[in-house]
Amino acid sequence: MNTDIVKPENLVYSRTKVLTDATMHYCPGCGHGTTHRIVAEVIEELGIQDQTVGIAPVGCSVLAYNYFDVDFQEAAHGRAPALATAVKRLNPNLFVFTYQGDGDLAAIGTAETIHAANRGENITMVFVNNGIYGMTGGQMAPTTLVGMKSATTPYGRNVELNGYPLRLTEILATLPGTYFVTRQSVHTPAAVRKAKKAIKQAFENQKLKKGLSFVEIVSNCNSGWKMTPVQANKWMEENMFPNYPIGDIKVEGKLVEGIGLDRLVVSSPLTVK
Ligand SMILES: Cc1ncc(C[n+]2csc(CCOP(=O)(O)OP(=O)(O)O)c2C)c(N)n1
Ligand SMILES: [Mg+2]
Repeated sequence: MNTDIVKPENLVYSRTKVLTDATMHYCPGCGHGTTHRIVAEVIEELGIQDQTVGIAPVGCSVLAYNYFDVDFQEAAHGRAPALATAVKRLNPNLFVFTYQGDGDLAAIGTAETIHAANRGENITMVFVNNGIYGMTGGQMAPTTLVGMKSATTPYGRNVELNGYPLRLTEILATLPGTYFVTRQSVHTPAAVRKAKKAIKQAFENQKLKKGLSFVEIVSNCNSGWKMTPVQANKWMEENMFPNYPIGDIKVEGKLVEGIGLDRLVVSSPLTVK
């Protein structure tokens, strides 16, 4: 072993103490693991480990409470924002964050999500959008792209039969209760840095009692998409990003200039069938 690499002056990275030692069950290349890491790093950097409560969802991240070394509550399907509302209102000095996938947040829990945002609950919501119900076998989610194959749309999502992809993040940005709404990804080092900055901003807003901060992370689900991690990231860039554009949507309570209603109504065709 080269002992140089363990000298303190050579240390460039160490695992945050806000993650437990449990080995994550996520597939290699999936965005959940990286998203967990940056949420945990933000909690450590803000020094709020013993004041933070996470709310875990159903879906691949159902076991989030095993991976974060902070207090956690497990919510019933889709109900994380409702549970977060209760935890935050009873303990306003705690930092409360939800962590959900697209099936959980944008299908099963649509009502809880919209109403928590519309009430302007002072919480942080992290939303991992991988375009399908990953954990249960890759069924179509509201976020599944037009033409995208899933376990329940084997010939691709058909608008006549299945409707259009739902951009819940844009919808939430139109509600007066949201203060910060952004869409990020974690598939490159630069993207990870930006996503972490957004998550930090979301927690800082909570400290300032600004209302709801919402961070969508567009992720691949390479197992569910039946691709290698590298293929899945390429497919994500070519197909998910045109439909789910990366960047801030609402900052300090105001829609970012140039974010028009076309964001809500235009659907980009798949480039790769
Ligand atoms: C057969 C079956 N139907 C429904 C459920 C309930 N359920 C648990 S996880 C899940 C999907 C969650 O998908 P998503 O929120 O997108 O999270 P992901 O796994 O993709 O991260 C559903 C519907 C279940 N466990 N089993
Ligand atoms: Mg999903």
